[in-house]
Amino acid sequence: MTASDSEPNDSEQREPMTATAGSDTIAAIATARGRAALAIVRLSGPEAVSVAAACFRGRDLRVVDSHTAHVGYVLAKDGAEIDHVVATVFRAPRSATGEDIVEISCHGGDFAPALILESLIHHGARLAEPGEFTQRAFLNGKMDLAQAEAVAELIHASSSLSHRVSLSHLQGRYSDVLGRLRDELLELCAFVELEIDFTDEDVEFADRARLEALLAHADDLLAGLLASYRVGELVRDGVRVVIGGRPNAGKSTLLNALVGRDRAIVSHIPGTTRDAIEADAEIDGLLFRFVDTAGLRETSDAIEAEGVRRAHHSIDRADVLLYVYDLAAGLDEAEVQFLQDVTDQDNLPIILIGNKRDLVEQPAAASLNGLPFVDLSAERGQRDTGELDTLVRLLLDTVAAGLAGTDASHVVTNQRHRQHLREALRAVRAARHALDTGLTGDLFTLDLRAALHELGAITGEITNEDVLDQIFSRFCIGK
Ligand SMILES: Nc1nc2c(ncn2[C@@H]2O[C@H](COP(=O)(O)OP(=O)(O)OP(=O)(O)O)[C@@H](O)[C@H]2O)c(=O)[nH]1
Ligand SMILES: [Mg+2]
Repeated sequence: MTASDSEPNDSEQREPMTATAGSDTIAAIATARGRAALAIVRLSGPEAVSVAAACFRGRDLRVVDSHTAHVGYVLAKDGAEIDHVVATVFRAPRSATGEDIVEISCHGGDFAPALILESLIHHGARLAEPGEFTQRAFLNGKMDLAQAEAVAELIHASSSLSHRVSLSHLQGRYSDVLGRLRDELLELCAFVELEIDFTDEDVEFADRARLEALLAHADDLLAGLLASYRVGELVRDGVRVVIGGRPNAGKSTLLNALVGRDRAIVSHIPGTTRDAIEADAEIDGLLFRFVDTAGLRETSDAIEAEGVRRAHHSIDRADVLLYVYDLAAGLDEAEVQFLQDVTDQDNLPIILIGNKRDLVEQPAAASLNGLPFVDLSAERGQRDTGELDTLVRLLLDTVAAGLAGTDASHVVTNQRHRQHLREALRAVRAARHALDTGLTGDLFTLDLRAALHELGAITGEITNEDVLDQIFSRFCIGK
């Protein structure tokens, strides 16, 4: 199997949705730059096979079967050998882009792929724009727009959960959910339009209860998809966990323990950390972005004061706050007030951490105001990760409650989609309102059509060039 062959819907063609794809032949290096055993240079377009054949010494690629691989040499424009390669030919329409494709697997590194690309361009190909291969796949009906966007998400996946979600989107499961909803709304439209047709003959309106049920279902589904966006953000960008507390509480020690390396400077001098320090760790498939901050206190030191200001700023943007205090010192009044304020105003999940457990005799007293609480020794946690188990479990419970068993096909990760889903939900609610007030008919159908339009914009049934340019320009070249 090659990369092209493994894309979804290889043999199954969707109807092309918009204008025709480009008619020239594009080429690009599809793999990352730098030293590697292998690299892939791709060509797609009507002349892909003849361009590749013109600089290939081996079988005549113009006469080989589709989906066959051939060993040979790629030659430079002066006939010099560039590299010993495998060229795989996919003929339209059974290819990833729906056009003729040739994939040349060559040796990696700085030279072979670049020289091969140069030779292909010399023989008539053009350098591909970012995302142009995927754009052609979309324009040729190989995938819908949501799937094409999932290609970029998959490439950028930063945790196994975001990988799972984007793969599910790429496989079209999310598109299927939207497709089913679309079918239901179409059925609704048909219902109502039938009623309009027959009003003169005084035909009783079809099946009102069924109409209501279908609309309620559409409402639920759209609202659920929208609600998943928050989860989608966590999946896509990771969970921002900010570590806050007084100077010397052991925040930097805890950061180092959580990420398993000496990321932040630890010292016995209060006020060591100034700038916010970030480090990532994947836990249970989810990306966590831990942020260590300057200890919170009043200070006359200008630099430290700026650090404290930044710490507050980080806390404002947190998904979860780990509030660390020294068990031997306990929480002071101002801290208790601070925690109360954050809980009241920001609705930010907080886990309270009593640190330096090794320095106190008695286990700490129970938590403050029902905040989840753990006592531990961050210092010991650096040597023995078991020390952090309770904290990690609490953290996962806090963030991942909604994620456990998350149906990857129902998670919205894309802001563009969210906008369209919001509009679709607004339209469905307007239709429900119309139905409640007995206003079925023309206006009602307009609302349903508006909802259909919004869903179509997500999968690309309805789109325009600007939107496409915006989407595909964010891709890397060669994809
Ligand atoms: N005994 C003991 N000492 C600890 C523990 N965790 C941290 N320390 C010590 O406490 C001191 C302060 O630790 P840091 O991690 O630098 O504290 P911080 O909260 O980042 O401090 P600032 O950056 O100044 O705000 C250091 O001397 C650490 O070695 C612990 O679990 N037990
Ligand atoms: Mg510190």
